[in-house]
Amino acid sequence: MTLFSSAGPEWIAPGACILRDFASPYERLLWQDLQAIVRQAPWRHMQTPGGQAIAVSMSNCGRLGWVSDRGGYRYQMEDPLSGIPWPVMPASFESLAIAAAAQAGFVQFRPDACLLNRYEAGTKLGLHQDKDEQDFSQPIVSVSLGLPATFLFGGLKRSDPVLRTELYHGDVVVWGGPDRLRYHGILPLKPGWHPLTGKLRINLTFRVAG
Ligand code: MD3
Ligand code: FE
Repeated sequence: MTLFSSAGPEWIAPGACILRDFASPYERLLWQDLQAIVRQAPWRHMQTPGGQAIAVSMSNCGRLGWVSDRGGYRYQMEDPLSGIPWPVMPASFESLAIAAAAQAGFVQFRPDACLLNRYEAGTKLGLHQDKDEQDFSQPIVSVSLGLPATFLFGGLKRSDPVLRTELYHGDVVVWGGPDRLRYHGILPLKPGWHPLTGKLRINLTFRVAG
């Protein structure tokens, strides 16, 4: 028994907790399964409804995938690039997300969507809310792989103060309850090299979308 045990959730808000290194034991399997997904549904820069390219490249797996184009933001069953269903969510992804949510108290969480985000040096994600899902009582689970990033954690209004916390390889975060609709974003990725992902940061976000 160690005094400074790192086990267990680190609560950064009443409904938001970081499970440090929770995904690290599965990194090889996650990476292998991710490669298979992006062979079927390649990384792409989606367009905002206003016609700007989104800096983060994205793909999806699971029954529903998040898409953005001139028609708006939505979840849909088909990859718009191929017209066929998104790749099936691998058991490795699904079981990790379910186990993490349960650690945070969301024992009923069964994601139907997983958005894959790919960051290169300099890529940022502006402050936004995730509100394209049907049921905000369901949490979002995020898994960080590869290079570290500075996560911005705001409030329920865009103008609220923003906290910063670093997310490292293997960290899993569960966002639920009162924190589900907080504004959040990622500062520009610092260049670097990670043994698993090379010059990239990858984030997986698991959602109950439909
Ligand atoms: C807090 N992704 O995909 S994950 C996103 O690292 C997104 O790629 C970021 O924001 C990334 O929408 C951040 C952490 C995260 C995800 C969803 C949240 C934090 C959240 C929803 C509500 C509050
Ligand atoms: Fe988000």
